[in-house]
Amino acid sequence: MDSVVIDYRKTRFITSSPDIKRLPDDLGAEIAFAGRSNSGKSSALNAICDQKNLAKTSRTPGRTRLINLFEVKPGCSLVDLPGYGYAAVPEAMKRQWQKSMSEYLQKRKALRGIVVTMDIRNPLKDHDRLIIDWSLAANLPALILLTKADKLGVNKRREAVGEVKYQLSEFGGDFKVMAFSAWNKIGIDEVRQTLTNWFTMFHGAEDATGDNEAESGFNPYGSIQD
Ligand SMILES: Nc1nc2c(ncn2[C@@H]2O[C@H](COP(=O)(O)OP(=O)(O)O)[C@@H](O)[C@H]2O)c(=O)[nH]1
Ligand SMILES: [Mg+2]
Repeated sequence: MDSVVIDYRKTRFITSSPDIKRLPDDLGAEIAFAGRSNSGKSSALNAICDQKNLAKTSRTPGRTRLINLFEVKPGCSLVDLPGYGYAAVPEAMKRQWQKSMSEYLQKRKALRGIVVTMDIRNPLKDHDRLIIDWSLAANLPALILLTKADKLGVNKRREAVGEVKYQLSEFGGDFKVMAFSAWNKIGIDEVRQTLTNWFTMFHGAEDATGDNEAESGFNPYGSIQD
């Protein structure tokens, strides 16, 4: 089977939405990015798309309250969800976040998978677990990026990945954990490969692979090895 190639460098900003309800029509394929404020989500998006300022990065946590939509190619979008876990956010807003996030993950038909960014030195905080829980409940594959992996040596990195995998084994479900660095470009090709697999999973015929992947025991993580 020929592998499908998507050029993530062509990704462009489409629109911002103040909430889930005002997103564009629920069509095509979407992959959502979620993560605590300051976990390196915007930097990850920029690195994956090889652009400096596609998603805004900031040293001030908690700034990104909007949902930002980016189009990789017609019918394939990346969705930058609002960061969470910022201490100064009032309780009512946290509850609102939980409600709209779980609704989005459960109801959005276009959603093919979710990428969760967590600082490799501080992974699996409460909201991270919630997001992963909801994704698996909604039958969505999840890719966990342990970001800022450049902060750790190779052995510590591997340990951190193993520990998170172990912690998540209780969840069952379809997820992948990997070390990632936007700065040192660790894991970029593997992430792109996973995103491409998710985007093309239900579009096998249309995207010129010729195979009906959904019916052939298709592995959503493609060629990525543990
Ligand atoms: N060492 C290191 N720092 C990073 C990396 N990615 C992001 N950061 C830093 O982490 C902070 C938050 O990054 P940002 O992408 O804005 O996080 P977001 O709030 O989750 O979108 C910034 O100060 C970034 O410079 C990385 O790969 N390595
Ligand atoms: Mg951000």
